[in-house]
Amino acid sequence: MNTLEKTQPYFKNVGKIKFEGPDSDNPFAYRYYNGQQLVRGKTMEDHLRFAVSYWHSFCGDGSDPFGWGPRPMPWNEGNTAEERAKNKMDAAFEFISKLGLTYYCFHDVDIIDEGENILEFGKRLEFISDYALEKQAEHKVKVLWGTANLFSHPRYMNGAATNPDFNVVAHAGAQVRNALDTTIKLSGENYVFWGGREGYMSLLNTDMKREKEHLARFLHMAKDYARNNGFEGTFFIEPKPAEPTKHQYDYDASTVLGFLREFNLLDDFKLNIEVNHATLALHTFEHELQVSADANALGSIDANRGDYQNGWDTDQFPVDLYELTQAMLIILNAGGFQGGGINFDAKLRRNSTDLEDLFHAHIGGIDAFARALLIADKIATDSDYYPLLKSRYSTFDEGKGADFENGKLSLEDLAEITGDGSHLQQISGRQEYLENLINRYI
Ligand code: XLS
Ligand code: NI
Ligand code: NI
Repeated sequence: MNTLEKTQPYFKNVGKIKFEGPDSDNPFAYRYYNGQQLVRGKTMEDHLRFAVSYWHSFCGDGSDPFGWGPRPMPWNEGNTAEERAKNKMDAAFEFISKLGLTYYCFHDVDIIDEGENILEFGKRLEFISDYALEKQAEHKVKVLWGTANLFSHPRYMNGAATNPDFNVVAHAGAQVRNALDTTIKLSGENYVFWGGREGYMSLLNTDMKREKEHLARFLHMAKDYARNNGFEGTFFIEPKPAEPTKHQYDYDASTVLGFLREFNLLDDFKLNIEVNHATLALHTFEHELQVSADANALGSIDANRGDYQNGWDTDQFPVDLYELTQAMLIILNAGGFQGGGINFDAKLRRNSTDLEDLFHAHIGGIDAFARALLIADKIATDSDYYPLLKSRYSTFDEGKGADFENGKLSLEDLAEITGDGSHLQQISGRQEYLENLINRYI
C-alpha cells in the first residue's frame, strides 16, 4: 500500500461545507457566507474573494521559540521532496474545495522543499507547478497571489534585496524570478512582496538610504521581468513595522505609499494590508485600509487578528464583528479590492491539534467577514451614517468653503472671512452616536 492510499482523503470526517443559514447548529456549515447571494448587485464570492494561505494551513507545525511543533500533518509523509510536495498539495486542494473557496496564496518554499541549491529549487518548482496546474483545473481553484520567501533561510539574515552583500541580492533576484515564473505559469492574479528581512536591527551597521534604493531597484527589475513575461496582474507590497527586524522599511501604508511615489512604482504596485501588521504599527486596521483607499491603492488584505495583551504578530483567525464591520464599510466605500481579495494569513493556536480545527478556524473567519459585509451594506443603505459623515464637511460644499478647497483663497482672505471670530459654533463630533449605530446594525 502506498502513502496516498493510506492517508487520503486527509480530512475524512468533514464533507463539503455548505450554507445552512443563521439557525443551523451544524459547526461544519456556513451561517452567513452564501457565495452566490447578491449584495449590491455583486455575489458575496466576488466581494470577498477568500483565499487559503498555504504556509499557515499546510506548512506551519505549531512550533514556537519554546518548543517544537505538536501539529499532526499526515500530508508530510513521502520518500522524496516531490512525493511530499504532491501529498501536501492533495491535502491543500481537498481542503480548499471542501470549503468551497476559489483561491489560494503561496510562497515558493511552501509548495516544495528548496533542495541543495537554487538550480535544484528551480527544477522542483517546475515539477510541482505542473501538478498544481492539474489540481487547479480539477478543483476550479485559482492563485490569488504568489510570492518568494526571502526571509527564512539563513542566507537572508542581513536582508534580501537590501542585503549589504550584492551576492545575496543576486540570489534573491534568482529566487524572485523563479517565483514569478511559477506565479505566471499558474495564472496567478497578483504577486506579493513582504519584506521580511528588509530593514535593520542596528543603524550602526546600516546605510539606510542605500538599502532603500536597492529595494526600489530590485522591485523595478522584478516588475519589468514579469511584465515582459506576460504578467498582467498587480504587485502588492505588504507593510509591517517590525518583526523580524527591529525596523522594517515597509513600516505602514503611508510609508510604503511615500516609497512607491519616490521611486515611481505606483502604477504597478498596490498595498496588501494585514490586520495584525496594522496593530503592530499602532494603527487600526481601518486606518491602514483608509490610507490605502485614499491613494487608490487598496489591493488586497491579509485577514487575521492580533492579541490585545501580546505585542507580536499572533496571526489569529478573525472573529470580531465590531471591527470587521468598520473595515467592510471602508472596503465597500472604496469599491472593493483592486485585484486582490481576503487571504487568511492566520494560523491555528499551537494546542489546536485536531485536523478539523482548520475547518472551524476558516469557517469562523469566512462567516465573520460575510456577516460584516451584510451589516456594512445595511448601514450603508438604511442608516444615516454616510450622510452624517458627509454633512460634517458641508461648509466646504459651497460659498467660501468651496473657494478654499478650489485654491481660490489666500491666508489674508481667511483672516477677513473670520472677522472677529464671534460667529463660530460648537459642533459635536457625535462619536458615541456613531459607535452605537454600528452596534445597532450588528
Ligand atoms: C508575515 C507576513 C507573511 C506575508 C507573506 O508576517 O504576513 O505571511 O503575508 O510573505
Ligand atoms: Ni501577511
Ligand atoms: Ni503577518
